[in-house]
Amino acid sequence: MYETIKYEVENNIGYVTINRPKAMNALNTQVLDELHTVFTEIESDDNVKAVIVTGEGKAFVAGADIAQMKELTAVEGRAMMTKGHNVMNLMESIEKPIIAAVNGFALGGGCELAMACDFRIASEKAKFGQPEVNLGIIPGFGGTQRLPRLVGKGMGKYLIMTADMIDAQEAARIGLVEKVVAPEELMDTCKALAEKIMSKAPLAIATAKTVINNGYNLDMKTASALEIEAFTGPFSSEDKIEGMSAFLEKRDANFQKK
Ligand code: CO8
Repeated sequence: MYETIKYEVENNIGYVTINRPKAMNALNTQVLDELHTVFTEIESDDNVKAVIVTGEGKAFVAGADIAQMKELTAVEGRAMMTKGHNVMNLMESIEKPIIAAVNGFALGGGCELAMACDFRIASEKAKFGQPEVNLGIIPGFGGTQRLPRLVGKGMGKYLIMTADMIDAQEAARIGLVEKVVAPEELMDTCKALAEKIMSKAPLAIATAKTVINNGYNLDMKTASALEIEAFTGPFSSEDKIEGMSAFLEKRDANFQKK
């Protein structure tokens, strides 16, 4: 069904692999369309409780497809850009944890794809950057906005305006990635993270992701109101009774998403 990505579900984890290794997994419009389709599928599939996004071969994603972009008019470029934004916004709105397993180059649109995930776990071989200004453009899948929000305005400008490529350790130092691991440990580390989060109360996890994402760009007072509004959902759930009973009875909780 998919030609430019691979998708499989195992033990409630959806694995999305960008699969154009000969082009360093560059995002062309077909990849963007297929990503939109797969994340729409993931959103409504109750069997999928967490997602891991990675790249086939030596790149995570080396950016939007330069060969395709070179031929696009400004109007077509804007349409492609909008596709990218729609995918990344969809990923942020899905109430399930999405982990980027950054196996190699995460450049331009690849760095932006990783930033649209909830967490970035990087292999020691990973490299990050926003090299768009080398090509005469600016980041176009949310990078000018998500990067400064993750690493601060100064460092965001530094990376975007120098086009410098940084290694995984430097990415961790500036807060662009949460963890750096040996290449052979990457997928197991991401799987363990997904399983840890899946063991918690699902409604609480879904609500936490939504409230954090929706509140992040608001002023504190408005953002606090979001938390107050959202709190009642998990607090009135059966899983709240289960979680608190399990604590008091000194046993593991058995959450049901109720
Ligand atoms: N697009 C298209 N093809 C690519 C891309 C890309 N982004 N990256 C690599 N490739 C291709 C190469 O052209 C090459 O193809 P071929 O074998 O046919 O010559 C193949 O992949 C292998 O690449 P290299 O030979 O260059 O491999 P190296 O190991 O020497 O280098 C790098 C790997 C460092 C990743 C290098 O390929 C590179 O610098 N790639 C480009 C990185 C880049 O500039 N990315 C930013 C793109 S712009 C962007 O992402 C904007 C997002 C918003 C778009 C909005 C829509 C309009």
